[in-house]
Amino acid sequence: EGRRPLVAGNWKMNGLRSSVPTVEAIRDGLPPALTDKIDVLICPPATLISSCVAAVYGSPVAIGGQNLHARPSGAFTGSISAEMFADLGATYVIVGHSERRAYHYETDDGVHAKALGARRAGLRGIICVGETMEERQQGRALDIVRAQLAIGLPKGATGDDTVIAYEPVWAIGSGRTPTAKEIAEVHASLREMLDKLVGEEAHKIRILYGGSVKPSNARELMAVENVDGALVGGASLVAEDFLGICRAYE
Ligand code: G2H
Repeated sequence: EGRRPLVAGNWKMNGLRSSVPTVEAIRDGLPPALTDKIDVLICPPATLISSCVAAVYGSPVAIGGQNLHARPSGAFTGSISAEMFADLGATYVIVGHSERRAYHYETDDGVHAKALGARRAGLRGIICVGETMEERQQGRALDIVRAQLAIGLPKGATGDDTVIAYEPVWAIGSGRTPTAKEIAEVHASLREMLDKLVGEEAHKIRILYGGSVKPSNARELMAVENVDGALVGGASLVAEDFLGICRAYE
């Protein structure tokens, strides 16, 4: 459908200055024939954004944040704004990851405000949605992710400022992944919802799959209809593994 795949790494709360060589290895391990076809992004902890931006300078690898405060500045001790990430050279930011929702009580309205913040500063927001195992077992998976999208997505979202990531909570860091059929069902439903919410522009917005993506399953997962790339946690911490996932698009 002409959407350019995005393979994104989310380092979560992992990485010290000694981890910057991992980004360099990813940079050096991507053949131009591959980066002609896909976008590649690493989201290190905020403490490493500057050094990672310097490490990928002049290469096709982008650097992003993992979370942001919705406001541009102010008395919000410990928080980081979209403007601050942009100031460092980050170009993306993850919004509403399930770990933020679970451990930091982020709501869909909060996700919406943060996505607006990202857009205000010119960052691309990666809006995460996903159901828990309980919700899936109750047959509510589609209702949950559609509602998360409907509330979280800013009006007038475009393919240039917004990416969606479907991450079933039960697949995150668990080694379990949904079947290709289950993923296809959710992605089709999200795409239909996107059509309703943003109309014309919807077909340009990428929908990534996230949750236990590894080199061994990447090819199969990335081949699922309407899957426009991956949001990779654990496997993005090791350059060879992350590169192996990118090679699913070779
Ligand atoms: C989902 C994913 C990356 P992992 O959180 O965002 O993590 O690949 O470790 O399941």
